[in-house]
Amino acid sequence: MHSLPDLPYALDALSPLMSAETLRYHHGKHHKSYVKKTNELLQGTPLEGKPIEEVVKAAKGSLFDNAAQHYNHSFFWQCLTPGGTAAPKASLLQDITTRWGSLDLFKEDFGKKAKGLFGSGWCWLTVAAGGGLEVVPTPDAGTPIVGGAYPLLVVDVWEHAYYIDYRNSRKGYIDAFWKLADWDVAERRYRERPSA
Ligand code: MN3
Repeated sequence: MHSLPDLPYALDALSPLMSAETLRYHHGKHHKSYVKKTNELLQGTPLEGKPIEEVVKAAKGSLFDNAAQHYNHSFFWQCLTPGGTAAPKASLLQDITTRWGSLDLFKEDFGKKAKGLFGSGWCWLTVAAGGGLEVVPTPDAGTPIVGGAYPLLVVDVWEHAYYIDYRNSRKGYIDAFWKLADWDVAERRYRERPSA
């Protein structure tokens, strides 16, 4: 059985940038329901009992949608921390600077792709399957692990992620995301990436 992970911070810890009300609905209702549906759809299938990554990579249709949303949200919660961490350090900062020119230029590219995604989805910083850093927007429940990429950071750009706090302003929400993003998580994952 898959289960809803606890948030790694209190419901009000990201407020006012991300309110307790948003987290109560986003984690306690939306994410919870993806977990419940994943478990229901897995019942009696060969993927029952497999780790979530394996389910996501093998599933199609509704099972993929719900399992990928569970995987994506579980990772998204880890990418946030009260007060944020202003910048990556060490090798990740160096490689972002080499690839984009500067951290600000990276954020500009990431923000543009996150804002430009039509409808619901996610925007990721990943290590591509062939190596190298990439910004990858994925529509709906899409997740880059399907293509073999390794996620370092993600922002949820479904409207349910920001409508309570920012109404229709995805831009305002993404600006806030940078004030909550946990680069320590991205940095640690970068160090631990499979090819490193
Ligand atoms: Mn969401």
